[in-house]
Amino acid sequence: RADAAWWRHAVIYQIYPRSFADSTGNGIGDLPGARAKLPYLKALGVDAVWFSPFYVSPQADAGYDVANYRDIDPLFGTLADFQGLLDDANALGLKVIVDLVPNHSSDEHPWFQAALAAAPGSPERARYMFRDGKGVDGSEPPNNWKSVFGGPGWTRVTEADGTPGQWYLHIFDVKQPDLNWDNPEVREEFLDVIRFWVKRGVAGFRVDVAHGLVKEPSLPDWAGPQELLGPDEPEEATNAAPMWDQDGVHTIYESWRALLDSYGEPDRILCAEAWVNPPERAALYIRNTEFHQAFNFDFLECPWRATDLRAVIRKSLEVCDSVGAPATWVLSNHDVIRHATRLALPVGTKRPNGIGIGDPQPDPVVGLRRARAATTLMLGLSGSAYIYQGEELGLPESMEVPNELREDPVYLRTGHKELGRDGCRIPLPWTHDAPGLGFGPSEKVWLPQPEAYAALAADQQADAEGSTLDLYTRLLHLRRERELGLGSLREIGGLGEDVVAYLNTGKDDAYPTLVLINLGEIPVALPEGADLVIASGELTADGKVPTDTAIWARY
Ligand code: TEU
Repeated sequence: RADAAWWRHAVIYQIYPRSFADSTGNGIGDLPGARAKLPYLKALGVDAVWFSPFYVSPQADAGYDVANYRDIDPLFGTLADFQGLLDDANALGLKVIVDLVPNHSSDEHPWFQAALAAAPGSPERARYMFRDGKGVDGSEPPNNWKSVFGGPGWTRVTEADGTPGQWYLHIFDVKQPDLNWDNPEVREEFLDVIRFWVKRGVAGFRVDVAHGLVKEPSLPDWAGPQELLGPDEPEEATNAAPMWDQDGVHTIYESWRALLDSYGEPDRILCAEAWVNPPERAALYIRNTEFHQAFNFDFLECPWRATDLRAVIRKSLEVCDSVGAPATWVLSNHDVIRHATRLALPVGTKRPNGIGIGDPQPDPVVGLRRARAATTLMLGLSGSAYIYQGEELGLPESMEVPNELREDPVYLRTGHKELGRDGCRIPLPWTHDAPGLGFGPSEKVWLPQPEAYAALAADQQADAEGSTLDLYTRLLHLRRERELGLGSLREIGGLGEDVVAYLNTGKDDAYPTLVLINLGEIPVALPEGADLVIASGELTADGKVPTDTAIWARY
């Protein structure tokens, strides 16, 4: 079957349901809204879509707090709506991947409600990470772990008799209690959740916080920073922290892979969201007995500097090759500053997860130019790639979210020290002159759209040659035609310090393509024999590639 290993070269589009398209007029995106936009995604040229969570949830972390893993939140629609969407997608040749959130459930999940009602030591409590406190009357938390979102990582419960009781661990929000993955019941439950969605026809799962499920059993204090997740992390191995990247996670994923493989072809895939250092340890997740893909966050976090870019790509290819997995490139998602803004921050601004208070306002012209170049580079590399809704429109991060409308728990839990991730989650602009920029049938939008979004609306870009939407569409179609996802890459040197270039062979050497990006000030000439196919921006009058521009050429 031709598409058996489709994930080795696929481009997958991330839909963040609440901000993609609204069908009801309540200002929040939903599944029927997304279904209506499938032809748009088909025309764009992606192979699959990944949906961030749409499950039943109190929405304390925008759906990453799941109260029922087997049903759709009424906010987004019904199981029938999902089935309709899936059928339409498949008819268009688009695969659908869903999000799996196994590290924690919502505190409103029936399991956690039962755990609260049950006694310490009960089987109900054993599904989560309950512990007695330390100090006088157990009034201090079991250890010093913090929450990734800020504040303490433990919360004390009140027992049935009204006395202060045990503590439960929540690596994220207080409404996201961590599950106990040493408990076979938890393991069985998630295997069954996977079966549930495979039966409905999904093509795979993006797995949330894949590096966090297993904790070091003694739950020792951790003196280092909690956030070994982003570029703020020290150059230390992630697994130095007792809550991340523990060896025990791998047996979980082996069991999931075996289950998925048992369904035969075409492959149903697992993609890991694992913020793991060093790359050699991240590669363990994509051995052929575990995940098919893992987001390459080193690429996402790479500073806009040729030496770094070259080193990151080289290392990624090396570790992926060592386990026979495709590289999985990504530049934006719902947790990080949109790359049309992030890439214009000064080199050394180590902040992928939301704009900080007092951060410099990045230049939008520089940002967009770099974003277009970065995407042109990314889609010219072999392997798979993920794109985040709205990046095909060149949307910048919104710097204009009023504080009182912010919903990201990061904003609250850091005592407003971090603004959080709302700025990359703005409802998409579909129509430049409609109320709410055509997000839905009313003027309502759950977060306001910045003024700059009107000119970037999809309808403005659809037939506009040279628009960012046009660039993405052409890149995706050329990538498919030239089979670049299946090619092999050879680094091309000698073009100058600030130039990063590869020869992508295309599948079976069919379409040798030069992929080149210039991060320096001085325009560079194409090498002898290179014939331009596409460029992220205009070339100079004498045909050179100017600063912050990428090209593909026949070679
Ligand atoms: O994110 C994992 C994660 O730890 C970070 O990306 C995190 O969002 C960031 O450091 C916060 O500053 C996943 C989801 O992608 C994210 O949206 C969820 O909030 C998180 O897990 C909890 O489920």
